Amino acid sequence: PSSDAAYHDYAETVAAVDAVVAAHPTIASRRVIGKSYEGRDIVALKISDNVAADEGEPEILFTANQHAREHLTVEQALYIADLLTGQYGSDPRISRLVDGRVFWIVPMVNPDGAEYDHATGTYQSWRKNRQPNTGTTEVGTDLNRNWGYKWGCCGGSSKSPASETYRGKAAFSAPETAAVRDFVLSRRDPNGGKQRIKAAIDFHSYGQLVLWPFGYTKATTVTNMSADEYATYETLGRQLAATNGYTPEQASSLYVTDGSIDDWLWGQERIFTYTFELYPDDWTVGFYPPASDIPKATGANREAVLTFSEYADCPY
Ligand code: 0X9
Ligand code: ZN
Repeated sequence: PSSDAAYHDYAETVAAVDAVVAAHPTIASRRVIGKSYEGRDIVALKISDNVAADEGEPEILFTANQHAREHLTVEQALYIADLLTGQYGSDPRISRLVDGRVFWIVPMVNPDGAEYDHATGTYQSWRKNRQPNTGTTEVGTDLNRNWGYKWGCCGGSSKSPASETYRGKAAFSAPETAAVRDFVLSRRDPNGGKQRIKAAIDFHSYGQLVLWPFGYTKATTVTNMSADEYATYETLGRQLAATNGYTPEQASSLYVTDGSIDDWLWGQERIFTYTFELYPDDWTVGFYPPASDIPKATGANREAVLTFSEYADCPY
């Protein structure tokens, strides 16, 4: 389909983040967590009461748009930013969350890919980043195959730069995954090293799924995933799916993939993590639903996001 004003491009996304900060300076601030291959700032929005301080509250991370063409995920991230800031002080549930948590929202992990997908006036269905690969004209790494937990171990990623699921020449070879990794690691408490980020959702499209780790194996109980932990993932995953009408399942039951963010966040940092595949569930609509679908598609996750955020002082 042809590119139109429906989805925020990079400049519009940064402007939307800036607008949230300008309208809510006491609870919102902006941080640059790194640069993309082409040199764009990767922007994070922090939302909390007393936003200038480190308060020791449980922190929650929302990431979107690792995959360039999944523009609806940017809208979902901006929807959450608007929800948390816009209803702070009026909705008691949201006020409690913003008072008791620190939210980090990274609405566009892959700005170069997103810009490329927007640029020509016709959507390119581009997935990867825009990093060149030596020895070939094939461009890009699949960012959600470039994470360093069991990278390249087990399937669902490719060693060929021509592939849509090229895993990169090494774990974190993409500046975008390295930036998000470094940001997450920076949230470890300097005294004792405890990770402050307790929970995360990584947004993708499409398929209307709630997915939990691991993705690299179909096994449920393995190193870093006890039977109890798996049961917690399954129980909350089903609960979240009951609120948005999505299908809940282990990530690997969709298909096995190694090097995805969710496996790293949980396997490496013990951050309780789901991947959401957003609207639609229908390939005839695909990655580019019409603008008029955006409010219902993003609003469908209001309850899931709030329930998940309330859970985030979870047992881990
Ligand atoms: O393949 C992916 O990266 C995600 N699906 S998408 O169609 N948006 O590309 C699913 C990732 C789910 N997580 C794991 N498999 N670990
Ligand atoms: Zn995706």
